[in-house]
Amino acid sequence: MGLAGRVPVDLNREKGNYPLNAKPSHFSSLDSILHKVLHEEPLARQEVLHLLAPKKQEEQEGIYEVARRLRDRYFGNKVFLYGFVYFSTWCRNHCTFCFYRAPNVLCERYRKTDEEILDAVTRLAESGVHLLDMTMGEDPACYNREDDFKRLLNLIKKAKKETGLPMMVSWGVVPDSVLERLPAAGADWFACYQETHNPELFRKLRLDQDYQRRLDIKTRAKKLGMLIEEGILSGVGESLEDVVDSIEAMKAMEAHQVRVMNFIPQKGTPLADYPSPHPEQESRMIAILRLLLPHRLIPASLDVYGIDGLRDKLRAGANVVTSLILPSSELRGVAQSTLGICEGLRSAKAVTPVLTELGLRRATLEEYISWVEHEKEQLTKDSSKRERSSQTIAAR
Ligand code: SAM
Ligand code: MD0
Ligand code: SF4
Repeated sequence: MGLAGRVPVDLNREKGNYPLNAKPSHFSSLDSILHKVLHEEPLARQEVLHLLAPKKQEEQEGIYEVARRLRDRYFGNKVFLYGFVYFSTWCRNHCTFCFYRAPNVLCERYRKTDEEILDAVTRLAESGVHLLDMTMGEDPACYNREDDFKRLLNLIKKAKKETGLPMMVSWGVVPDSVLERLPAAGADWFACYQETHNPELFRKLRLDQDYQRRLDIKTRAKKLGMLIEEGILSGVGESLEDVVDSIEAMKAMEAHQVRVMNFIPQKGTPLADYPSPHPEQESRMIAILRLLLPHRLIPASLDVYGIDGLRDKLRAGANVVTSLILPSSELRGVAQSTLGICEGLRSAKAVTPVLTELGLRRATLEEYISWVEHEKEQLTKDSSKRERSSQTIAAR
């Protein structure tokens, strides 16, 4: 039996790949929905489903156009760039979609030293990125020994001091004691993707993980003053209804950054032979996110189709380019562990001409920091408002 056969996964092949071409035309109602979207009026569930339904290419182009107008409304032509530092590929988990799941013997694993990590962040900072995304698998070295988390907290502090850049932490569902110490260590963002907001599908993707705990940690991170990123996988057996639920969940949790990534099959995993959706499905999903959450950051990840896929995602309304990795760093991506890294195609330099071609530009660091600081101030205001209203209720 091949490795892929060891874990029974029964995802719905029909559901995760949405047909892209429409049969009947729904032009008039699409127009009225887009009109509402442009005026930022709330949509009914049926209207969101309509947006997600198959479209003729010309209708789809209309959606992209509206997505770009909304991006322009909130962000002008500014695009933010995120450096990606996947510093440990060891993981205790068994996510069925992930190359780095614990039992996969086909992936190369490494755990970088502090020196190697600091070297990588310094060079990424020099290359012009606006944020450092410090990511690891749920490395047993840390998850079994709190002292190793201490080392990482110190590392974030040092990396921030050396580069002056905002920091994102993607370490999985960390213990509460670690979460509480992240803001003081310098973490501005906490990223933790649910992948789906259908608990039954979640169970098939993130085997033996607690759905509610993964969801709740983001609310706690926000209460501690961090910005949060939520994300979904596209093409893993979800229905269109599931997608609407995910968008509603992202809205309800008020995630500051919302992402969608197409599923890329990984060798040695249970989903190795599960089909990957059409690349345009990802761009279509990005556009829907922009339509429904116009003021949020929406990534175009180089980790899915590399530099070749960037143009379409930016045309669909993305305003952050993520997964920039420098060639000499010996660091890896997640969904595409090596694509374009050696060739220098995951660098700020490679991305810039694509931005220029689309009339976009790399934001300045000051512009990014001011966005982050503004959102953090909002968080503080919201929490003191909440406190005041709970005091009022208690006093009644
Ligand atoms: N280990 C931490 C965790 O899982 O939260 C941090 C890693 S996290 C940044 C890895 C993310 O990459 C997953 O949450 C998933 O959204 C995405 N990913 C992993 N494997 C993928 C694949 N085969 N195709 C597309 N996206 C994938
Ligand atoms: C990316 N490879 O941005 C990274 C990763 C983790 N916070 C992000 C999925 O695509
Ligand atoms: Fe581990 Fe994260 Fe991959 Fe899941 S997605 S196996 S938690 S690295």
